[in-house]
Amino acid sequence: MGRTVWFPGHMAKGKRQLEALAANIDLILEVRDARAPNLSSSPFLHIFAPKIQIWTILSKADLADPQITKIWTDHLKSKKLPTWPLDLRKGGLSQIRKELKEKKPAFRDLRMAVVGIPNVGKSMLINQLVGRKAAPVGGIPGITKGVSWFRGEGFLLVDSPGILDPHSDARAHRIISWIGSSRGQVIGNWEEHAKECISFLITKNLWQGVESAWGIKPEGTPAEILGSVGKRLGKLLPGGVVDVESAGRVFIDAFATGRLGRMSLESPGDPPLWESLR
Ligand SMILES: Nc1nc2c(ncn2[C@@H]2O[C@H](COP(=O)(O)OP(=O)(O)OP(=O)(O)O)[C@@H](O)[C@H]2O)c(=O)[nH]1
Ligand SMILES: [Mg+2]
Repeated sequence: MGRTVWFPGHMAKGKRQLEALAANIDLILEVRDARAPNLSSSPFLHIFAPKIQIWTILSKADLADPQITKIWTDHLKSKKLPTWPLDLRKGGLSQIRKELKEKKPAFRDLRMAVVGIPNVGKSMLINQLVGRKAAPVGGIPGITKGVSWFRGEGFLLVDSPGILDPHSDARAHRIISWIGSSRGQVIGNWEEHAKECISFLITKNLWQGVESAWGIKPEGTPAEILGSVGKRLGKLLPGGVVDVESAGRVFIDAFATGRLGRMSLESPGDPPLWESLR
């Protein structure tokens, strides 16, 4: 059997590095994906002091259903987690900056750690807060490989690698790969991920975006629907057979980057998302 978890060495190292500096941190900025705020929560917040303040950034809010994001924001705020839904590519951080200024200790900079699972926008948040392209950003998970400090006006920020929980359910890891936060090719293959995602979207009534983007109806088995995707996108092998691996990769990438429309995968109080997979 193949691997069910992507947990490369830089994640274990990043976790050790965060543990080593945890005592010096005043505030955590936890970045979660607005499309699945529970699934994408950071598994390692317990390494920080139990009473440390955590602010939640719901990144990629431009890819989520705005009504459900509003429900998440109210829900997290009701749990005393200041929460900011954002499209980090656009900015919109003036209110956060203002509130951070109020948090600055009198005689030194405010020290913050930006944490979260891979590819949720931690480094992009840092660049927005410091006002320049300081931390490397990229579209595949695993860009940041170690911790580094960045200085802003009155604060210091530590960027950290995206870290996953190697012990969480294998199904959770698969859904995390659909939103671009794990390496789908390491924990399975694109054909299987796409078929599972297709079945999930149809069951959850989230197919509309796919139909609008590619004109494909939710009819037939997931394998047949993936075949239609392949034909629609011209992912064909010699002889006209659909290249299902390539079609699957494009399907998941389109889903992860929002080309199939705005979608929220979970709402507060839902059972764990992966329970709906076999
Ligand atoms: N649409 C959209 N894309 C975003 C947003 N925030 C980040 N991205 C994109 O998400 C990708 C990952 O951004 P990074 O800042 O590198 O993410 P990270 O959490 O630092 O990733 P790792 O270092 O790999 O853990 C990039 O392609 C960004 O352009 C957002 O709010 N909306
Ligand atoms: Mg990064």
